[in-house]
Parts: sequence; C-alpha cells; structure tokens
Amino acid sequence: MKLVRFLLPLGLAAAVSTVSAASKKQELNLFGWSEYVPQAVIDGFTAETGIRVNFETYASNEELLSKLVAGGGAYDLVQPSDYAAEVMIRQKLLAPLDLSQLTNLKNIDPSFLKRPHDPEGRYTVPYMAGTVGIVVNTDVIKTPIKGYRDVFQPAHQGRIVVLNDNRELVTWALYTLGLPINTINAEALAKVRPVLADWVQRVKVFDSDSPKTALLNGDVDLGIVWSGEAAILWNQDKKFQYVIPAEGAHQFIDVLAIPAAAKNKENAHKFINYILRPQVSKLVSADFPYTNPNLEARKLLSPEELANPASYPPAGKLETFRDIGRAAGDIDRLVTDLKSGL
Ligand code: N2P
Repeated sequence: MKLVRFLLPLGLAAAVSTVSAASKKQELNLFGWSEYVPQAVIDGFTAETGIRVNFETYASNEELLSKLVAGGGAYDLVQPSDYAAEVMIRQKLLAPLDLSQLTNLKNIDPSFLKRPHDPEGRYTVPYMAGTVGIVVNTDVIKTPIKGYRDVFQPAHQGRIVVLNDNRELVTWALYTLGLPINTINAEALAKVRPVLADWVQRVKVFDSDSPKTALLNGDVDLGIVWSGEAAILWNQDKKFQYVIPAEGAHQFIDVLAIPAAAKNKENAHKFINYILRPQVSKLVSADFPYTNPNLEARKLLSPEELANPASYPPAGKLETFRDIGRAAGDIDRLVTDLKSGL
C-alpha cells in the first residue's frame, strides 16, 4: 500500500508533465508577409493537426530580418523573399530542412528550386513568386505607360501609390538609369539620389500592405505594386491594367524557411508540407493571386485565374534580387533621407 501511494503521485506528476510538454509542442509561431497567407489555410491546418498557429505579419524583408535577429527563438517559420533568405543563410539564421518530412515538395516546378539564394535547396521551399510592376487605371490615364519614367511624370503628381520598400524604390531608379540592380555602390547611389528625390515627392501613398486600396478608392490613378495586388485589381475591374516595366522588373520568389533558433521545428515542417498540398496551395492562389510555383496546384486553377496577366505575365526583362551586404544599409539611409526631404 505504502509503495502504491508513493507511486501514484509520481505517475500523476509524469502524466501532467507529459501533457504540458505535448500542449507546448502543439504550437507554431508563424511570421509571414501581410496579405499573403489566408486565415482559412491556417485554420485548416489547426483543425487537422491540433497545432495552434500564432501568426504575426510584416511588410518588408528588412522588417523580418531585424525582428528575426532581435527576437531570438520567437519564430518557428518565416517567409522571406529569395534575397533575404540568402542573407539569413549567410548569417546562419536558418535551420537546414529535413526533406524527408516534406513529401509534397515534388509538386513544385523544379525551375523554382535550387536558385542562387539556396543553391542546394537545403533551407527554403518556394511559397509564391511574383513581379513588381505598374498598375494603371486606364479609365483615367489615357497616355501609354510603359516604364518607371512614365509613371513619375509631372502630370501624375500626387496620383501615385508605390510600395513602401526602400530596395524596390532604388531598384526602379537603377533600372531607369540603366545600372545593374545587384551591384550597388556609392557611385550608383549618387546617381540614384536626384532621380528618387524627384519621384518621392510625386507619390501620394506609400503602402506595401495593400497598395490596391488607394487605387480601388480612386485616391490614385497608377502605382507600382506587387503583382498579386495588381491581379486582385484586375479581378475587380479590367480597367486596372498591369505593365511589366520596359526598363526591367524585379521578380521575387518568396519562400518558407525555419529559423535556426526555432523551438517547434517539427510543426514548422508539418505546416510547410501542408501548404505544399495542391488543394491547400490552390486556396492561397484564390485569395492572393501571385504566380504559383506548385505545378499540381496550378492544374486546379481555373482558366480565368491562369489568364490573369498580373499573376502569369508575359515574359519581360526580369531579375531576382541578391544579397547586397552592407549596401542594404546605404539604401535605407538614402531613401529615409529623401522621404524626409533631405
Ligand atoms: C504580400 C507581399 C508579397 C510579396 N502582401 C513580396 N515579396
């Protein structure tokens, strides 16, 4: 009797600690782009797995990078663009993936894999891809808009929305000047400065979260936005036309990756593999019509979705961003100065 009395509480204690370990494990801290991961997808994952998802968002890679560095092990899964993943790999901030847990990776178009940001495909899984281009309200703007210079004409003063993204702004100026977008030095930035100084004062709205809103409201007539935003506008009204800038345009591949310090790596793998299911990925495309790199999901999209010229644009001069090291800080300082009128 004595022995049993002694063992019972021990057994209970063990049971309690197992339960708390299990409930702690049933969590996933997801840090992703705003307007990119449907709540229905997150809810579907929780319903199926019992894993609660804490979802926080950001609107630029630079915000993600600084919060990831500051936040220690706060995040289990992040969603950088290609070049930001490249930075994180260089800084040893990402954990290698266990590919044996990612059985649905076979659904991804191989041309999106093993790209320069992750040449061996060890750290990242493509989520969505896209471009940054011009959207024009053709009911209002009757002149042809082919490139960045056409957007920032004096005639469009105060009628423009652009992404609130320093690297993007500098890239548009570099393209306009015929300069390379991935080798950025002081000389190039000195040439960019007067161009951007002129441009930023023509902008009415800087918005990376939902630049479509200012266009829908009629607050502006044209903009430079993420392709998925332009695709949503096109779905609402065909007057919103998407143009890949003639000077050249940024193409991004946004990926899923697990921080080295993540506490719930297994759950992160489960979420990645869930997103890679064609039926789930199709839901992402329905809400956020970017370029879906999941070939099996693409087979499930409607002809209208596949015909959206912003989601699946005709080929143009497209380039991805690379890790530019310290120049990223120079870009931030330049654009911050210009926006404050310096
Ligand atoms: C989603 C933003 C998408 C992607 N709101 C930028 N790489």
